[in-house]
Amino acid sequence: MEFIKVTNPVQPHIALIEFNRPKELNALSVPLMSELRNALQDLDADNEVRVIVLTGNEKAFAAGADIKQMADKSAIDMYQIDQFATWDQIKKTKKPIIAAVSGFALGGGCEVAMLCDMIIASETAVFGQPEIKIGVIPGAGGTQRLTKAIGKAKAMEMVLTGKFLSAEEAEKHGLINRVVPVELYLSEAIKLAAQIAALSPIAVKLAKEAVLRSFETHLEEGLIMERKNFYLAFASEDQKEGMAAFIEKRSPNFKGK
Ligand code: CO8
Repeated sequence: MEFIKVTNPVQPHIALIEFNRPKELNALSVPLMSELRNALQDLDADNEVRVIVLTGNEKAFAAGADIKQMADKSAIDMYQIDQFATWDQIKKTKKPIIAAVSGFALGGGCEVAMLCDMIIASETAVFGQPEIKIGVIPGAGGTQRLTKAIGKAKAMEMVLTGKFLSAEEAEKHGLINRVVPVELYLSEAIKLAAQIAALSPIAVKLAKEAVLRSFETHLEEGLIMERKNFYLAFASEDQKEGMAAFIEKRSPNFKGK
């Protein structure tokens, strides 16, 4: 594994996965997400593992999908690569996944955290869907899961303006389980994992499946539409301009084409 680190066990029956692209703020490249998918498949099949904790580092959980890898792609490239299909393994994992988030959880990073079953955040965590600022929209569940979690008004503001939510606000609006001091976010997530790992693994899986069912019954159609629209944004000049401006460290000049 080059882009993630897996510690199994980190404590009895608990596996830890850490994103490991610190220089890129854990930008979620295609190879990183393939490694994550493989690790989750292995841990889900490992009878000794009962709960998985997913984390980044103190500065960044993950600052989004890798903009540099996507910047030149056409809508058809995006549709054919369908990179987000590998992301589906997170929601297919039967064992609980707890996200331990510190620093940036933006774009795809926020979406990965929301794909997990619970989120423990450090007081420095910020959550956001800033895709609009680079000429696209969330593509891995942001428009659907964020709206279900925090309600239409707040989600609309975040998705349409790119505004970030602090950890404290995220807790207030029900996006996350709790906020703890930065030095405790990982140990707190592992503590929660240990509580669940002490219970019946079968009942835990069944309970997780049932809770997700109530949450996702009407989600699938929204997700399909969201993914198509995300790929479609790559047909616009604004996407090329927005991503090029990010890479060249300048302000974008959007023209609406
Ligand atoms: N992709 C690629 N590289 C990135 C990303 C990213 N998302 N985020 C940061 N980096 C890189 C920077 O380019 C920089 O690299 P370099 O040193 O080579 O210039 C390095 O990480 C450090 O970043 P900064 O210098 O920008 O650090 P700052 O502390 O100044 O700023 C920010 C931190 C605010 C997080 C800033 O980096 C930022 O705005 N990043 C982009 C955030 C963003 O727009 N995320 C959304 C990306 S699009 C997306 O996620 C679509 C999701 C759809 C999922 C679809 C799945 C199918």
